[in-house]
Amino acid sequence: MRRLDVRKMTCLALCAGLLLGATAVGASEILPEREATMSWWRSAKFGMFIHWGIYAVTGGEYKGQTLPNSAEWMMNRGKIPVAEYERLAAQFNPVGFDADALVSLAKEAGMRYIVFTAKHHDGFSMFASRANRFNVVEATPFKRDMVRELAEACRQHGLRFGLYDSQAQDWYHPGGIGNTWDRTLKRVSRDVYVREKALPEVRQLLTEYGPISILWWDTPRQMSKEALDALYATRFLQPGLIINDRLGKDYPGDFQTFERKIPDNPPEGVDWEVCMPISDSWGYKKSDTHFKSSDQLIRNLVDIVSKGGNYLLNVSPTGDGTLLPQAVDRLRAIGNWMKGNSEAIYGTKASPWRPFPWGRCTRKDTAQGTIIYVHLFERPDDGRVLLPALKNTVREARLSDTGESVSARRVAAGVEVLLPAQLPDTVVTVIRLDLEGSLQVNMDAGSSVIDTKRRTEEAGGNVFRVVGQGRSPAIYLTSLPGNSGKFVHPGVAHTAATFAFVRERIAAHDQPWWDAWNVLRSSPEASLSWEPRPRAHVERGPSNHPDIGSSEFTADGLAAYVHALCWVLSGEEAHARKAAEILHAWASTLESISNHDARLLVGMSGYQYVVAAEIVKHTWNGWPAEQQKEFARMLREIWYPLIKDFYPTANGNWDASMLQTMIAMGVFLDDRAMFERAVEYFLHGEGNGAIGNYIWPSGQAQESGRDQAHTQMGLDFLAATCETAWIQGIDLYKALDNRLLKGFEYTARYNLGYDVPYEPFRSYRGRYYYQSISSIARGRLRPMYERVYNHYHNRRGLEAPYTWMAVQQLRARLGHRGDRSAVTNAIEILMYADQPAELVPGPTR
Ligand code: H79
Repeated sequence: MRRLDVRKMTCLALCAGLLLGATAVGASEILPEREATMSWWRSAKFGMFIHWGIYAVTGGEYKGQTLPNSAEWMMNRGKIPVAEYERLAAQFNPVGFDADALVSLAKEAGMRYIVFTAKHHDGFSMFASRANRFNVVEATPFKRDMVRELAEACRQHGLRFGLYDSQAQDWYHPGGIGNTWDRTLKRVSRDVYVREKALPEVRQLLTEYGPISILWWDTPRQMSKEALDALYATRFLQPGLIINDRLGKDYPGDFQTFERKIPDNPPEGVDWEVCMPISDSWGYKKSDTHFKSSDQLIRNLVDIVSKGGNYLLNVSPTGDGTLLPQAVDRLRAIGNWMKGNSEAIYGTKASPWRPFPWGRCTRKDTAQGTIIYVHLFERPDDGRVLLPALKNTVREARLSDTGESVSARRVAAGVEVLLPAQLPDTVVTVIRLDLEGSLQVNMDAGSSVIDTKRRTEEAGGNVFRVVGQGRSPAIYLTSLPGNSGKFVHPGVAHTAATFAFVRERIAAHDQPWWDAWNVLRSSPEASLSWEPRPRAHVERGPSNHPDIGSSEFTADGLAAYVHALCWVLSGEEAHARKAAEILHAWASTLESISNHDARLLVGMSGYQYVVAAEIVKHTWNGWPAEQQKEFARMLREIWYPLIKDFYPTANGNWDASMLQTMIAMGVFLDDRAMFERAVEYFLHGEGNGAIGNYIWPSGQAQESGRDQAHTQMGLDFLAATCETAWIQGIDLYKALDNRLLKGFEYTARYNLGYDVPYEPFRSYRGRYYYQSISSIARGRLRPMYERVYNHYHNRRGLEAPYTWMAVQQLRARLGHRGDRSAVTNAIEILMYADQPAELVPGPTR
């Protein structure tokens, strides 16, 4: 039923005093009228919630005792009988209350509306209720009608006024919900309570206090449909009344509410509001000194508005009617910030981006074009921020507060803003960007940003041809590899050109390489006192139980890799020697790797050994030939038999791990057949780690429904496989229409907090079936995005906005203490950040 019909019916119902059934109106049934009603609320963005009641007399303390939780719950928490709670009213005399001053303060803070607790769960009415004598005018010495005073003050100051009403819980009335402790209450039915108190009070509030803009229901409880319909129908007593979603579950209301917490994934296409107390308690509580800082409050406002919501910030008048100075100070601080920046708040819409590590954005569409407000919480070290995939031309960029101009320009990846050396406002500095035309942000993976005809055409065709349809189209290799048949050395993961490039960056102290280099060389793995701990017989059981030498094998592999890099980037020979020492220690000791996870271990950690060995072998002449042979023998005789047949039915990260090690071994050993076996399996393998089986066209990965850690591992290993193949002239990155990029974009997107589509599917031979995407380990980004971003974006000129954002987050994490993947993050940044397109030319050679 449409709202207009409801209105006619409910007028009748109200007039006749009947409780007539009317169907609730879904928020989705949008009428032009509703748009008009909501428009002030949408642009207002910021409101004041006021929780006030007779509990403020004792500041939430009962018999001198502090009670747990919020003070307005005092009667409940203290199990206070009605007859005793009533007596508090006699002490309620808040002579310091000045509605005008309070509303002025709200206005000064930049708040555009007020919501006041007309009646909370305790059943005390803060107005001259005709349905309840337990009210501020009749039961207290104060005798003033708070609702009237606030309503008038709001009208005078031009703020919208709204009322909170606890429609279901009422611990005072014998038919109200929630009082389980007072057995002297002579119970009556809920309908009696609704008829005698709830309904008449709401009607009085909506008809006798002038314009009321919001009705804020709370704590929906089971009530009869007649009761709920009747309460719902009161909304038509005020033209343009906005109600929240807390009347009952079949009554969605005009906006959704979030209490105390700012949602990470706000709902799209609906209006919503976050309510939050300025300290811990909603109602005034003497013991509550936990005021949020004004910086936090301002950033909360920006955060919420950037996500498209409103902020309803609660304050708690005391028993004498005033706010504590802590609250007043904070409201003034917010107001101060708003003075220079409110245009970046009022009337804005959600940012097209999710939160950045450095801040947030808000947006306005105007007749002249589009405005993006960049809200900076901090200044990134490199002094710039990038708005990914933003295509508009920037007409003007200025500091919103002072009007001083800043520089912003279109770059391939979006729009880059160059920040002043110091942000003038340490809490939130706002930069206003005036853009030409309507907002254009293309967040689709793989769309081209650079003319890369050069590259895409040259790279195509000669390597493989993609034929087929559906989920796992067949791919046929036509030629392998490019021409000479000889491998490039060093050519596992990195090349000589990469080393030269990174050495230059380090010498020039360029970022992000310089910081990454310092993290790397000061890591424990880079220490020259690193002692390898080789073993003859290593065991890795399921999930690494038992772990006999398995962790040592892994740790030493990483150390060998780090030393090899330290050598080749610094020229300090001691590191080459140490790398060779670690490699040799294992090669001369290891006899077997066994138990359930043996091949996974070789897949995951063998790779690092081979990268290290490849570097040392081809950049240093100090590794004795005999030792090299021994190392090669270990690869062929112990490792290769373990991984050569992969593990098709296991989760795909297993196959993927073996792929990265196998392709690396093929290059190191100059073994064309081994190399081709990996390439072939990557493209056509039957198991879960083959590219088309691990990643679907949507980007969903075989393990997306398992957890995000394994999903990222699988992708990481596939990327490592692609990079080595690329160096050797084979473009696996572009297999199945850049399928790897799809997997990275999908996974980055989900882990950055965005929604993704998910479709359950069975793994190879049906061993795994995950029903829905898994949020386990969501948001814990694995350092693996630089290499893939470098390939698709820098080399190929393709959009990869989510991968880019993951790169930014990981860069921001560089060197953070307690980061378990600090070293691999440093390697990833150091070795793959921002390379020139031609540095590692790939198949075009
Ligand atoms: O008015 C404020 C709260 O009093 C009200 N909504 C906001 C705006 C509210 N009522 N209930 N709740 C919020 C959620 C219920 C929390 C509970 Fe508890 C947790 C009820 C019982 C356990 C903490 C402890 C609060 C009361 C007792």
